Amino acid sequence: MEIETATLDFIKTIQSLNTIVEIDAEKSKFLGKNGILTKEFKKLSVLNTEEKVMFGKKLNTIKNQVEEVINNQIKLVKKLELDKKLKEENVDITLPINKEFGSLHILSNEIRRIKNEYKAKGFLILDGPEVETEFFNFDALNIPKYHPARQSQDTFYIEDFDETLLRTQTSCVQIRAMQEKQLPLRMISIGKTYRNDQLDATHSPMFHQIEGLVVDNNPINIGNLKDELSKFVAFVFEVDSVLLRFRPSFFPFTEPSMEVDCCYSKENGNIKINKNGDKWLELGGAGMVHPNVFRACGITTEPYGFAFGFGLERLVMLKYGINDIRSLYDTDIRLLRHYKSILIN
Ligand code: FA5
Repeated sequence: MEIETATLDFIKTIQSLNTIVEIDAEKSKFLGKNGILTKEFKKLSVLNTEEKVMFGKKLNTIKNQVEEVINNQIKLVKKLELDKKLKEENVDITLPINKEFGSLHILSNEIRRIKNEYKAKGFLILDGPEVETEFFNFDALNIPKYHPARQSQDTFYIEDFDETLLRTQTSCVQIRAMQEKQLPLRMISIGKTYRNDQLDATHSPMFHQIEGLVVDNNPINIGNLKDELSKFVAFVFEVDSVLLRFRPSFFPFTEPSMEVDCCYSKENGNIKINKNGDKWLELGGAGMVHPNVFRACGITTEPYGFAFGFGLERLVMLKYGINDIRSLYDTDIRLLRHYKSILIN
């Protein structure tokens, strides 16, 4: 049979097939190792150059043509199969849906609230790596080797990697920010921190910190810091104002340094942020940035700056009256359900 006739027959057959398996089987009869067209290609070797060019061109045209027909038929068959499947597996869109939607965890919700608020206030929202070097976590923060402050934050070191650790505080993001950004600088960073602390009602080996930093070549004083802290805590607790207590303290990277407590009361077992309360809860540390920290970041203009670092879990526990930090992590769906309705996402 002439190749042209065989081609026409082949095309007709392909176009009559309804399954991919059949198409594949038929395809190999024409294009396979011993297929009709392949045998024609083998004849090229005995032809002279001129005939070879002519016949070769003809065979390639046929090959392209049948390949196109095969591909089109495959597409058609697949479409028909899908249409059939969609018809058979009809989805009843009138069926009622499962009405229980998920919600953010209260920690995630608080992180989003704070980030949105401070972004709107013009602060940069920055992140830093959780696996840090000693330089960013300690050295640049004016905590030299063998300084007792290194022991106060019991550190997880990464085995086999020199001077590498899980960051114990978000203060390392201060250093990265001051190295990279121009002054004036206002930034917030929220992230996970790690300490080799025993898990109990108020301590977890992994917890979140919120770091704030403001640096300017124009004067900034401790009054500005207290003002910012009061606004920050009132915002977190969603109250008009709060009463904070500032206790002198020591952090190598701030001078002077202070510990910040918030006044609250307990009514019928419920915690209430209350300026007239009789209890105080420690939220974190703060102070004016130490000149050595500016120097470690390569800043020579002797600017002014304040920084603060609060534990997020402690804030959230106080806000929602949660007594045990472990309930924030033990993946009990009832916690999400309980707080779902009061969260502002
Ligand atoms: C710091 O980590 C300083 N970097 C804070 C700071 C920043 C001071 C900027 C000055 C300027 P401290 O070790 O006190 O400080 O930790 C801060 C807060 O983290 C604590 O007050 C507490 O709220 C929280 N925190 C500390 N350890 C844990 C823990 N194991 N579990 C839960 N929260 C913790």
